[in-house]
Amino acid sequence: MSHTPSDDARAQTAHARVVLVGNPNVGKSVLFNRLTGRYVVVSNYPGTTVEVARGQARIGGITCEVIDTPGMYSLSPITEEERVARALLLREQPNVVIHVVDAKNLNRMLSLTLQLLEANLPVILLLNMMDEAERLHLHIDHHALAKRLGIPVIPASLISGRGVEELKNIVSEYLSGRQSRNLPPAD
Ligand SMILES: Nc1nc2c(ncn2[C@@H]2O[C@H](COP(=O)(O)OP(=O)(O)OP(=O)(O)O)[C@@H](O)[C@H]2O)c(=O)[nH]1
Ligand SMILES: [Mg+2]
Repeated sequence: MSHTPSDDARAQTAHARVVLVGNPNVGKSVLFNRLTGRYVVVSNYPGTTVEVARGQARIGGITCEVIDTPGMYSLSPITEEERVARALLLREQPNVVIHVVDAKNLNRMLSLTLQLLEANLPVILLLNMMDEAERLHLHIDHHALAKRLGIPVIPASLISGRGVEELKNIVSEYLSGRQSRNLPPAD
């Protein structure tokens, strides 16, 4: 097996993995850039033309690998991008899966959240684009949503950085094992 510099970079990272998922165009890559620093590797997923970016982050004192997946609508893949996103989710055994959604179109996006939960993945829901949702006077009761889903739900506007600190605090709880799985669902 060949040994490349990216293997070295990966070997130096801790084993904790944070995977970013969501529909196309919701802000996953903006989040990836906010979380990761200098050590970013972009490579084709083996056997495909789909590019996957992996970077290092230090969250709550823990070094982890952050993986930016291609946009997906469903865990049942139709496109090559969705196949890669599904494979990354199921093969990389992430400690945290951040489902990024566009808060303006929340209804259309929650079915993927439910699919991720059904797959028993440790999901955090990030309601991005709150700046635009608020401009449209959309009110989202994120506390009620968190209770219903049994997972953390964080309002954010990644473009300005809003919500990122709260997200990091919750991610660090998952990484340190204080919160390793979903909360029990509310009854
Ligand atoms: N208004 C607003 N725009 C945002 C916000 N976050 C991201 N965007 C914009 O949304 C667009 C898509 O962001 P990306 O990070 O490329 O989205 P993505 O989810 O990586 O998209 P794919 O890689 O195609 O799946 C960009 O033009 C961002 O500038 C936000 O909080 N508010
Ligand atoms: Mg992207």
